[in-house]
Amino acid sequence: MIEISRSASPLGATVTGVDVRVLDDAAFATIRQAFADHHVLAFPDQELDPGEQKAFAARWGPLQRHPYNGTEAHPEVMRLENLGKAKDPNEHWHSDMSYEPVPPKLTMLHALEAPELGGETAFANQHLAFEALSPALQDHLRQLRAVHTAEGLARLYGQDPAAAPRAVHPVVRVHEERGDEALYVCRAFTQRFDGWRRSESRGLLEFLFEHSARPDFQARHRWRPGDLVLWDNRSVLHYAVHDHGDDPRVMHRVQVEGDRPGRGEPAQASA
Ligand SMILES: O=C(O)CCC(=O)C(=O)O
Ligand SMILES: [Fe+2]
Repeated sequence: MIEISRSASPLGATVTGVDVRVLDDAAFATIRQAFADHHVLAFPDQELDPGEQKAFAARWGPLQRHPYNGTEAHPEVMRLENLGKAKDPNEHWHSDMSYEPVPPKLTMLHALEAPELGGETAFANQHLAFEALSPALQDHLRQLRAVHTAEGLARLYGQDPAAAPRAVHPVVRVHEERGDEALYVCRAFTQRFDGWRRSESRGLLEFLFEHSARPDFQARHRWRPGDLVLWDNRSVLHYAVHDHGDDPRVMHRVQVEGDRPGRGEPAQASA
């Protein structure tokens, strides 16, 4: 019997009593609703090979390949391993691939190995972050768009930052299914407001980066082998906390294509 239990106040729920390989349509509809309500879903004790993980992911939409690290047999499945703290590409607040014009709506990790302690993933609810701002600042931010780039990642991977992908998105996006607004900027990828200089953008962006990761918007997932966790990149930021030294941590990662981030009206051409 499928059971959904909230796991933290700002976001997150645990789904038990299901095997995601064999979900009927009614159970999947329940899970979809829980995902819209809680933004992050954890399914403990899932036994999944990469093909089965892809099959579950495909129920949410078309799979989106990541430019880095697909496995040979399954190019849509990325294997995440412990590369050490200095080389961890995910130890910063971000929404996946927001530097693309059409970023993935959701990402799912399946834990093959997890540290005894540490290596948690932190999430921050960006609907709450937006709601907590003053109405005057909310109104101002609704008018703004921001430039997101993968320059930092390109540097980490020893590639030319000038050739890194970039995209312009609304600073406040309307969630396609929920219909409410979420803040959509992140320290990892957001460079400046569209039409503003970097020096002009810095102060307000810095405030938003701090605000968006306030402790009362956050919850963390502590991994056990077999956990399958999905997060909604339209609703939350996430941060892979690297505090587990050299302890092995291995995940299979799949992401699902989303829509172009919008304000709930037809998308405008990007500047
Ligand atoms: O390994 C994690 O906890 C999260 C990694 C991450 O940021 C991602 O897979 O998009
Ligand atoms: Fe990520």
